[in-house]
Amino acid sequence: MTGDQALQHLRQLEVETPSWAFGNSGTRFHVYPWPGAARDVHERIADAALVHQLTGCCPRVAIHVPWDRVDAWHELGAYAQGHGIAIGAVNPNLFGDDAYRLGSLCHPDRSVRERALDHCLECIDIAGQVGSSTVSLWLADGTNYPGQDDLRGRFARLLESLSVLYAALPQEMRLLVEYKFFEPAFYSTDLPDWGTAALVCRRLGPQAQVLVDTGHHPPGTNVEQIVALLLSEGLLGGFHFNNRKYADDDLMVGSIDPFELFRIMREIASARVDHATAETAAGVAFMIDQSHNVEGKIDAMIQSVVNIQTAYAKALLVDAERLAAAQQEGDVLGGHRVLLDAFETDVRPLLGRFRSELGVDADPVAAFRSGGFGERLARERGTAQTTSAYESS
Ligand code: RM4
Ligand code: MN
Ligand code: MN
Repeated sequence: MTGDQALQHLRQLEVETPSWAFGNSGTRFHVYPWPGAARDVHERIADAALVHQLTGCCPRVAIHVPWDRVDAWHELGAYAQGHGIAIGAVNPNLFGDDAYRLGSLCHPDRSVRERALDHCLECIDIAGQVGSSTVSLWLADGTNYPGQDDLRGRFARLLESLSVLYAALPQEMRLLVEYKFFEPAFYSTDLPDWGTAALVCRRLGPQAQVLVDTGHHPPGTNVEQIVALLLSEGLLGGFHFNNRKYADDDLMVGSIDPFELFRIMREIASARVDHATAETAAGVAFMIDQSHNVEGKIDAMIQSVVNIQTAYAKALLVDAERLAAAQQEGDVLGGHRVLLDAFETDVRPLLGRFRSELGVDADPVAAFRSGGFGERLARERGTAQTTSAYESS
């Protein structure tokens, strides 16, 4: 693909940022307060809008309920609009309630399942009110010990609960089903992997698709192959991008393994120009889900956005014809070198052109850092103290 063609595709790449990454966060050991970090949902939305202003490609912010709860939801949608962005995925919170000790949608007690379901139904309603067409579900459900609960029983409850949820979706709304192989449960997790998530989505119907959080796999997993399979089956709904070294580390996107990010974006780029997968690929939501424990919030978010664009630009430059020819001839090294050629290309000039077209700085992280934004926010908001769940216990 030529540089000009790549620009066309880059224009279509929109990244959604998560409200929860703009406030203070930490490990269960300690939360280090960051001067100027957002203290409430309005500040979180304002920060997401600033990321959009500086990058030109982040027009939506995902919210978590109840973390972002307000009394008048439609007003929150209007508030976001007033800041030049929209509210994206609505994430029900099925892990932050004492009632969920043994699970939420899979809990053995029907009344707890109903409580969890009511919350999900409320989130569908909230999505409608804020003008969003996506409900994104992650369950912390699972068990810690063999014998704690019946595994088939839990799967049956999962399907039963999700069917009720699915039936309540308005026609234009999608349900994204996120999996994670462990944590907080350490023996069994009810949605542990892409296969289970895909199977559940198949059972539910076309409005349910899988969400791949890049940090939710056992070490060594070939994430791009999962992406390829889900694209082939029309089941890839979106990403939660972040990076990991060990487990669900929620580090900045592409910070540990930029080559993996490139390989994932390569699957997206090739699926977008293949008739069989173009529609699914066009519908994929590129969301970030990360947590800034020791770094600033906004510039770290911008860095992640830039890393996604960089990986995508490189992926777009893969010479698809040369690659197909090498694969056909069985030229193993030749095929691999086609990928390396693209990966090693310096795409900063191309992205610089793209950003000047958008009217944003060629280096949006530097623009944030030298623009006095952080200092202004620190002055206006001060330093909010936040305690981790571990410390407060
Ligand atoms: C989970 C998962 C979800 C996120 C929560 C806070 O590990 O990644 O997407 O909403 O963390
Ligand atoms: Mn996630
Ligand atoms: Mn996670």
